[in-house]
Amino acid sequence: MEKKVIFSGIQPSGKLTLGNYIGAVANWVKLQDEYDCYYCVVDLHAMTQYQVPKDLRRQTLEAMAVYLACGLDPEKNTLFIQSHVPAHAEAAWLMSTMTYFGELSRMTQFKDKSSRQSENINAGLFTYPVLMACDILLYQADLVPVGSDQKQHVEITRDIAERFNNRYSETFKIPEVYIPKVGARIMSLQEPTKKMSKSDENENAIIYLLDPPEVIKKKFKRAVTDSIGKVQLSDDQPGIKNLISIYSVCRNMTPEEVVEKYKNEGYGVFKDAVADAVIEVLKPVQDRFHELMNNKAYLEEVYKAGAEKAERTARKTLRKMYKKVGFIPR
Ligand code: AQP
Repeated sequence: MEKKVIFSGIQPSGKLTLGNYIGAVANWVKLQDEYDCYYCVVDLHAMTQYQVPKDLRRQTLEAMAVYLACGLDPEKNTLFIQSHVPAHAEAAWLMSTMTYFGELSRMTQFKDKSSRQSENINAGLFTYPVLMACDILLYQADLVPVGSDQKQHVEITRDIAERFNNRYSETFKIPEVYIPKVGARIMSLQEPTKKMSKSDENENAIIYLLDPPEVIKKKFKRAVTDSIGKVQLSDDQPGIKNLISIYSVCRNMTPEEVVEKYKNEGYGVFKDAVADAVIEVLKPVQDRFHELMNNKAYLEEVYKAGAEKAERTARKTLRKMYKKVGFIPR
């Protein structure tokens, strides 16, 4: 029986965070045996924020190394860089003619990001969901594993795909979003009502995957909590709730089990325990990451082979799209 297809990606718009790990890559690893997975470093998307060219190059390579370091096997998954497969950008133009200004205007990520980067509200930021839709649709993906912030983008992908299918006949599979039960939205350590984001200016708000243990300890010690002083699951305690989610994912426990274990402890003890759990999970990832970054030839081998394989699948879908809309084949 053919395996179902998965597509997902991360922008190399900065150093990857614990949010990217828990909300995305850690789940991808669990899916690699059961599904035919395409995991991409989405550098075209990263251009919606200004990137220093040499940093973008390094971050793209680092993201690829993180994928491998977290345990994604290049024999089982197709690991590639988005700009290496031009079909993404080509399909995005066509699909942008079938996506409406009104629906793109409703995207919360566009609203959030345009308020954060008011000096650079570029057209790419606005049409970002169209490119993301094409990333997914070109591979005929069944499932898209993402953090909850991306749910709306998968919904618009479904709408665009259905519109194309209705207008030109069945072409795309309609993908489903796949959101983890715990850890779908890791929050900022400084403003726990906001998502942990790699472009946050406050470094104390973010745990980077490559932060050394002492930095991780310090950031958790400074994490904003509340004056209630009880480890429990309450919407009035977003900081503690976030720490509970992080601990529960790292220790493979339910949030309720975590509360049971720490309900009689102070915040200091709990924060130390969360830091230790995160350090333990990240240690092997960090060791492997450093090895990989010293072996650029291997990284190149992986992303080139990935691009070739991705290109074949993506081209096939793009050819079908072009034919259906009435373009003359070359
Ligand atoms: N805080 C988070 N909690 C859970 N999941 C998260 N993801 C990102 N942040 C969290 C998931 O990681 C995947 C890749 O996200 P992305 O980097 O492509 O885009 P993003 O969501 O815009 O991430 P950032 O960190 O906020 O990037 P910047 O700051 O550059 O905009 C997605 O599956 C996402 O859900």
